[in-house]
Amino acid sequence: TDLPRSPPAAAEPRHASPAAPRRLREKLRTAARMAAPPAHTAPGSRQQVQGGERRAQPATEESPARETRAPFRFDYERFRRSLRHPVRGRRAGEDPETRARRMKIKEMMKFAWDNYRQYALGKNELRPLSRTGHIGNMFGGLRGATVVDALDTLYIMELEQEFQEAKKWVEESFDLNVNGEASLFEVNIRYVGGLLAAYYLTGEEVFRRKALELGEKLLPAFNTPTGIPRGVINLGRQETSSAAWHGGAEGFGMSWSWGWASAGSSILAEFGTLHLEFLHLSELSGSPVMNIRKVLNRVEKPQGLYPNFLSPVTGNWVQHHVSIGGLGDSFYEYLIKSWLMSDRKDSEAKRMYDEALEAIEKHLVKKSAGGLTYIAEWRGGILDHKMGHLACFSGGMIALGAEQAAEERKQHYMSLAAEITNTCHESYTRSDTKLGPEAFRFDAGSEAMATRLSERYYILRPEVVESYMYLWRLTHDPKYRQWGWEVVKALEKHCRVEAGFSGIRDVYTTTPTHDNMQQSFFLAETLKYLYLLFSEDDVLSLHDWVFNTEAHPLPVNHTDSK
Ligand code: DMJ
Repeated sequence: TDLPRSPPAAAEPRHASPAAPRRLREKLRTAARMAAPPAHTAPGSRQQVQGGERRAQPATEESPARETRAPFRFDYERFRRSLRHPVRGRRAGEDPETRARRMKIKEMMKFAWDNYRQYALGKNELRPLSRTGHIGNMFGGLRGATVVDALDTLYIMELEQEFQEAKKWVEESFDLNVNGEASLFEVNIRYVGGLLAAYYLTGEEVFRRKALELGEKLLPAFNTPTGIPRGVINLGRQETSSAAWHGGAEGFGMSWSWGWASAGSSILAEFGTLHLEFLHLSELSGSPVMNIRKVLNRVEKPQGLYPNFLSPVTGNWVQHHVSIGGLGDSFYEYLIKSWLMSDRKDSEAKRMYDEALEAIEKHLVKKSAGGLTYIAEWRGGILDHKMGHLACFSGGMIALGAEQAAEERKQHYMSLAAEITNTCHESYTRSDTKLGPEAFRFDAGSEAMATRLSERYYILRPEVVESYMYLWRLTHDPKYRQWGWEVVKALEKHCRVEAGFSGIRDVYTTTPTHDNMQQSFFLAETLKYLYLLFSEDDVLSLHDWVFNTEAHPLPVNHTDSK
């Protein structure tokens, strides 16, 4: 999602965790401790995750999660045997040009990492012009966002030494005992997602242990009347403060909503983007995320659409703004990916995805005068003919979902996915830099171009190359590799500076100024998707993995594996 980076401090504390889910926390803590030595377990462990999730009720003081089984232990060796393909593929049958292009992208990753390590290790992002680190206010005192976001990309690209540097930092310097206000969404997708992926790829217990510890710290956000979490969580040392659990003055573990979000509401793309990660923590957490779907199924949806703001107190919509871009985006993504990650068992997620996409197509998908298909935004029934860069992930999502659609709809959805991806490509080709703006419009004679000064920037975002990667894997149409290579060249020309990569302030000038920020998602997503675009299909195969919204691969639960 695309969230204003306003300081959480400006938000009003609205809700203190009323009742400590103590048993639940104990389970997570026990499991985190047990994660230290190599774990071996009885067959069926991953199925237990699914089973636990289905059974689980949100735990409260009144109805605590019951500890009826031995603490969960994950059989890593068994999990690796269940994969259909080696995680880095077999390197079979590739042509020299594709290999050379992939190596170029690997070099870009090494350059981005080396500069971060040299000038900003331990900070959240690199400022490549000033050669300093940036901390920001999204992660509540957590540090090393770029390290955790980069781990799996370094591993997949076989940057062994760099991966070891990153791992060492996590082992020795990644401190979870911090006290600050964090975005639940951002911490979940970047840190929890990054740690889980690093664990699944490598089997290194340090990543699992840290993911569990962090998961525990996020739980108070779910203590709302509906179970819909609020957007901001205080990561303070909850275990030291009994008062805090009852709304005490110290404020540890309290959660509240973004000050700027409408009337204390929670945001669709935030509370709707937890399921994949929490499913992997669910045997240990009692799966509070399950309540989210119950509320969404109950509440009436205008024209079948999901507005972006919901009250975590009443479970009702607060405003009728619908968008497949910022504030809505990854909610839809996580529905189809939940279905895929469950090995096509989670039919509730599939139904919700199908119905949502149908409503989106009916009310929001439009064709411009020049024949470009786009997805508009909706404000209380009125269309805003604008598409954000963030909305460009939807080409890939719809292509991924097309394979899962009823026979007669498959081709239709593949065409829709290709048309949207083509429109996003147009937003790149119509700029002087060949990089796309933050938002582009289809009104007042404009076609796929930004019309406002404030929407002309590019901050190294991944969504367009993400769609190229999916469309390539699903169609093998060479144009997607060609388009991806255009992006590589543009990044090199306009975003590469002496000490890293930087976003630019205006894509419509050949001499853009830089924003002095190497976003962590550039390493997690943009470079990873580009690398996969020039890799064989068995590298992080779509049969074995789903990518969370920060491109961290989480495994499909192959229920048929022995
Ligand atoms: C990333 O953090 C994720 O992709 C998120 O879903 C949206 N915003 C950025 C990238 O643009």
